[in-house]
Amino acid sequence: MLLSIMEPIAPDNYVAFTFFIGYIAMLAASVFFFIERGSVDDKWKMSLLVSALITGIAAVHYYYMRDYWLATESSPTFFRYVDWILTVPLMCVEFYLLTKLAGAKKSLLWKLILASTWMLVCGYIGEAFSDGTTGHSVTWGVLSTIGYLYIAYTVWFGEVAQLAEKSNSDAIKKGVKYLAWFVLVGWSIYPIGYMCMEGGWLSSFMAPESVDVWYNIADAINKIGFGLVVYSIAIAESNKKVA
Ligand SMILES: *C/C=C(C)/C=C/C=C(C)/C=C/C1=C(C)CCCC1(C)C
Repeated sequence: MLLSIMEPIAPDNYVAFTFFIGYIAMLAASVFFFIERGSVDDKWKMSLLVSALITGIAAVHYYYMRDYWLATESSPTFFRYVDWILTVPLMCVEFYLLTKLAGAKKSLLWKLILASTWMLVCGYIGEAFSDGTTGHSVTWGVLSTIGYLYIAYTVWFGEVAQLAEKSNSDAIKKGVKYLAWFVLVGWSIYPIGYMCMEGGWLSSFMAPESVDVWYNIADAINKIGFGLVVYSIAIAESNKKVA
């Protein structure tokens, strides 16, 4: 049976603790982004709503994943990937909304969503159907990485970068650059977690439970950080008009 939020966490259960902190941080960020919609121009409200949805969806999953971890001491792989399959496409929507102001087409959004779905489905097969061998882990990890590289390429050099370059807004240029750094550095923490699983390349010097610690750190950086970048651009642009 799954436990409630009132179940105490043993002080040495640091994995459960990172789930708990993750939950609180996502919840707080969600409330913040939602309320701050009132401080920005209309054309930025949707971006802030999407940021609030990303952290809100994550908060619900973290609440559940913490209980799952406490009850089973095993990785909540299924709920982790349900969370990602909802929130990563929403991060693609953030890129689209930013570059839409510079003329992005819907097809760009679909290409990013398709690539992220590929990346996550391969990662899920790698983890959920692991037979503990390095072969399985590496094969699906490499296939997943193709989707990741496609997204990274698109935001650094491809359509997203080109649209940002063409726009005459410094805020969009700067914002896309920041988000591109998140994809390159922040998102690259996930494969580290993945490689800690049994059979993974890092499994000989990292415990299997570090998978969740890496994922929890990465989620906090990427989901909240991504949202804060969008928020600061929106605030800067909205204030400019008033001044
Ligand atoms: C909010 C959640 C986010 C931003 C999740 C991002 C997840 C990834 C970038 C995962 C990438 C993976 C690889 C590139 C290879 C190994 C398997 C994955 C799925 C961990």
